[in-house]
Amino acid sequence: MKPFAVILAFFALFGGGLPAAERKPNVLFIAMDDLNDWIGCLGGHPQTKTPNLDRLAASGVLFRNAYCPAASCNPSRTAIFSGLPPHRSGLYRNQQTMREVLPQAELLPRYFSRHGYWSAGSGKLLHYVIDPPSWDDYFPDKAKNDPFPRTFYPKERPVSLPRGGPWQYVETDWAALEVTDEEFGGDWLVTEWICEQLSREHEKPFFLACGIYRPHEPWFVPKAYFEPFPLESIQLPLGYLETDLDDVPAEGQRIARNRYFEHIKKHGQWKKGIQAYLASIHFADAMLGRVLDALEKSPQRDHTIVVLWSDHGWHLGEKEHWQKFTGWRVGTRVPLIIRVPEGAPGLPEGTRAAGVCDRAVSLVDLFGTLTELCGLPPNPDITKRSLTPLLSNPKADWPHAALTHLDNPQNYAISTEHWRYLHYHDGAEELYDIASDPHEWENLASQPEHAGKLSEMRTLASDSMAPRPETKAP
Ligand SMILES: [Ca+2]
Ligand SMILES: [Ca+2]
Repeated sequence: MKPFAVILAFFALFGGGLPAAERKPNVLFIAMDDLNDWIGCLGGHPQTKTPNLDRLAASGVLFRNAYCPAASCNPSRTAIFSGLPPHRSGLYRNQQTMREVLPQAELLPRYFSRHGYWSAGSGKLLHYVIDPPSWDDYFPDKAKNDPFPRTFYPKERPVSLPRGGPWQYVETDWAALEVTDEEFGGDWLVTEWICEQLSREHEKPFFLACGIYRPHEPWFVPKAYFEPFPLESIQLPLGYLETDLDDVPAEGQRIARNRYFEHIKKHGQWKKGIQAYLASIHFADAMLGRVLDALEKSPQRDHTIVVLWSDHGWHLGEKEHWQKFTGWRVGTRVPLIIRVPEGAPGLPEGTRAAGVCDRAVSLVDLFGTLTELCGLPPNPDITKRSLTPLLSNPKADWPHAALTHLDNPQNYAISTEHWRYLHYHDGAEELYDIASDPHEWENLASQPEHAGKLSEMRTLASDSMAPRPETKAP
């Protein structure tokens, strides 16, 4: 046998440059966009259909109190990929440009590459950019710095929701499309490329990130995904209460009443919007299913850590709000599922199937979690916190709170397992006992019997708050 044939045979046998026992685990890092708790295993809406999210959760650990570092795409994703929360990075808003605020930050894929991995991504992972130097490979071509592949859009728009004025985001619209998944493109193409990477041999362990864009607006998906949700059957959100804003401070009311919900109701579109969000989630779940199926068939199946997260939540009328950008639980609580195979350096026993963790955790700790699980040196520039103790024992002690920022640095939310606290820049506060009030209907901040809890929650805020530099529009 010629030398290169020996090498090829070696790769074929071990699936890479090192025997399995010495090879670091792969990471499959899956993002969903604007997905709240409307997934079967979190119970956020009784009609949602997410068999693939549910089967992934059943195979690993489901976090039921996971919170985003920020309640919008750019600061949340930047925090997750850099390991730096907004109060350390200064990136609090969608309108700030990541590389102007953080010119030097080494993001997760580059960190993994520097430690022996092949890093690749597809679809929306950062906020509408790829950040090419962070990746070894990308689909679409990273040189274009545009994370979106071909996607079908209706010619005439808006399709369903009339324009209310210049304040309205152009993509707030919904429709069942007369196309197949392949004709639709978008997430189908993103997941197709991810499946190809999972099915081939790799010389190095991989850090492979899959950015599924739905259920981000516009809620246009192939009509097959609307069919399980006939309009006449649609149920309103469980967390909706007509008088809910009565006990919310003025700044909270200002954030809540952003015109969308009023506009949507005025045009008789509330249930149509709910239907389209459910359909978009169902589509995103089906795209996830393709990736999970490819992993099942992959030679790397038993050597791959899987992490699934969403960047923040989403309101569909709760607290008179439609969209994101709020500190309430509906806007900040996210799906987080982690599955670790046996043999991972940081958790040799792997995760047990059907684990459920109720501790309050933040997605900003995924960086430290993954480096620990994979046996990489901890990144000295970020906190050392890792979720590994909870992956080992979901009921382990967890003294930490999760902090979520809004675009004003002094507007933030703090989550513990049973309590939530909201702080506004003018000093106004909200306090909720989510053990008895999971939808945060009764603000307890002004009730004397909860003064002790209020003081305690205040102490969990960060001691220092990075200022927010303004940058050119991204
Ligand atoms: Ca988002
Ligand atoms: Ca209320």
